[in-house]
Amino acid sequence: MANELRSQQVNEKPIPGGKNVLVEFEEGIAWVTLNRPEKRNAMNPELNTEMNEVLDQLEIDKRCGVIVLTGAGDSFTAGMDLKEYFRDVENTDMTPVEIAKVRKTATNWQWRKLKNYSKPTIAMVNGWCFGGGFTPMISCDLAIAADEAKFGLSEINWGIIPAGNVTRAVAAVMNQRDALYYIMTGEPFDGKKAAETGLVNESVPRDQLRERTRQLAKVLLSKNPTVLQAAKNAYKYSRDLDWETAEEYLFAKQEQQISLDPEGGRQKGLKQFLDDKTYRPGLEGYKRES
Ligand code: ACO
Ligand code: V55
Repeated sequence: MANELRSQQVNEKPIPGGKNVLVEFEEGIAWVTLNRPEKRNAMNPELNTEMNEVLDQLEIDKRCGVIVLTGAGDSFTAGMDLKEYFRDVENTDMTPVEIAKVRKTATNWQWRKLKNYSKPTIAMVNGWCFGGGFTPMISCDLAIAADEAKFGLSEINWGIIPAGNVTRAVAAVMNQRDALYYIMTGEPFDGKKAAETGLVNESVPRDQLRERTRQLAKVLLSKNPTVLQAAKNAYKYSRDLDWETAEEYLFAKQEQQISLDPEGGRQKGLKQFLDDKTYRPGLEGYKRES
């Protein structure tokens, strides 16, 4: 009994988050929920600090193989907290350095940590997604929205440009016409439109959202995690490189991935196809257990 208790204490890490962010584990999926529903999950400085900690913890937590980022209630996130993140911060005697730190704490998790995160990430856009909410949503590898979700680059509606790297993130996924249309008009649009413009992968009726997301998460969990990590980051880095450098980088990345892979995936994949003839890689993955 004492031993059992002790091993529980040693093995079971505490669950990260708690106040503004809820983390739940389910068979390899870490559901990360922005949890200020009474404020439509607007991101205040405290939530941003908590999200940095949650992402740091989940990166080294074996219970997490994939992250799903979503929001509590009817909102994904209403963007930055206009009171606590903007007005309150500007109305104090904080120094410019202290204010900059509040800003960086937001962008650190919203794109610096998320964009090249070592585990796969899915944004599950259940409802409102405005302004600053675009950055973490776009920084997730994949995104699925409810048809009924409402998106908007609402900055223009209250008097700022989309900063905090919202504009840069939008430019990474939307074409120029759509990006400028929504930046300049602030017009809200639904999940179907978001899928049409490439802002999210797909949209489904709200009552199917969680199940579809779970299904996608399970596909990612079935893949070799070392290869998956290298593959997603190779995409994100090579996009911003010229072709010559990208080719060099990708060959090097591939060697790194093969030598790091504890599963020896490449050897298995080749053997099962070329020698055993037990699967066809064009149609499915190799058997990881054998
Ligand atoms: N910042 C601070 N508080 C917010 C925010 C926000 N971004 N969004 C909602 N809230 C608060 C409201 O002030 C209200 O608080 P209260 O109950 O203490 O008065 C509560 O959340 C509920 O808001 P309602 O407007 O009553 O909720 P409703 O469901 O009718 O509308 C909606 C939701 C459409 C999201 C609306 O709240 C809204 O337009 N929010 C602002 C969206 C926005 O433009 N965000 C900023 C983007 S720009 C950026 O992020 C830099
Ligand atoms: C935005 C977000 C910010 C910011 C300024 O337009 C503007 C969104 C993430 O922080 O500091």
